[in-house]
Amino acid sequence: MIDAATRGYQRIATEEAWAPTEILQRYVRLLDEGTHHDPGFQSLWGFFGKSTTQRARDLYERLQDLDARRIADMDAAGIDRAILSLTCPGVQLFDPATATDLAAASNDQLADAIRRHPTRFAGLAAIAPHAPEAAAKEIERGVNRLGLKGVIVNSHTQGTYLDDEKFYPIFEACQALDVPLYLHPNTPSPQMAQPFIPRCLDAAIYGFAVETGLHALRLIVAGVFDRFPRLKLVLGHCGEGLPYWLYRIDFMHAGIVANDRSPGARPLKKKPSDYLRENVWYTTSGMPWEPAITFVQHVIGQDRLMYAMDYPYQYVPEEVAMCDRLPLSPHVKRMFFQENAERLFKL
Ligand code: 1DF
Ligand code: MN
Repeated sequence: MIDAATRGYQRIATEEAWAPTEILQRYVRLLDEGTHHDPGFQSLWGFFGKSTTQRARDLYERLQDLDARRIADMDAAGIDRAILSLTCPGVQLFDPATATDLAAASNDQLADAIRRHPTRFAGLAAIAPHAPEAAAKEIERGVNRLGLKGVIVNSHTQGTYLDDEKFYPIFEACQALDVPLYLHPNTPSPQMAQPFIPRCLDAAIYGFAVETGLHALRLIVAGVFDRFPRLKLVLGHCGEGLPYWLYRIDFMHAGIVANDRSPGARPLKKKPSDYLRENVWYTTSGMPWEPAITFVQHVIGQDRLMYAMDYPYQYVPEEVAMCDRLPLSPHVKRMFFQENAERLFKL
């Protein structure tokens, strides 16, 4: 492997999943007991938790490793540093008290791993959004005491979205500490899941992007970024489709507001696309595809798109080489792989 100095840039992968054994065992128990009725969860973890396929069993093991195996995989793919986050749906499907405790335990384990491998790992704090005051405290503890670099939320929490004011303590904490909130996908909320499930479109193939793009748009049109103008949001998968929609979202939103079509769509200080350019950062996670990457750089900005692999779900070392071959100047490639992430996450 060529070292980072010779290459001219470090490769920092920004959406890399892990899970404590206890949380995975709880997922399996919920499936076995049949007491959890989120169809997206059943579909996703029914596979990764229960399937006897090689892929499912392999991922289940790799998710739990925060030492030799993960670092060997990073070395084999040429990843210098991984920003780790608790895999989807994290603790968000448990009751608020259990979720709060599990998030803290998970953050402690992650911080221990980062202390063991300080040059290879950094991490985001998991929270229980449905206990917003406790979540805000955990963000503060995660950042100030554990050295974590941001916050991960896996889209909807039991069918609720963060634009509800009851979740504002989470945004207040992120803004006050100046750390980004990574809005990672989840399967579509129970209200939305039904038409996705029978064709297996609910997870990473498409449902993730529908659910998470919707969630980000809800935050924007609800005025969350007018209320928290220095809040930083991160979207994976080249923005979950939103960059492609910028023109139409602005055009239609202006009409909705001008005609007072809904009490839930009030006037904003700026155009929706302004927030997508000024408050949102983007990662590639599983979209190592030149047209999408250069499109996001063009309509959003080269200083806002960061590399992500989405390990272990998309551990495809050849995709790293695809990104190395992107038609970008050495300066922009260094921003893409290294500097944008260093600046946003304060590495
Ligand atoms: C998958 C993809 C699963 C992503 C994930 O978490 C995940 C997958 C359970 O391939 O099923 O985070 N992803 O971000 O694309
Ligand atoms: Mn992911």
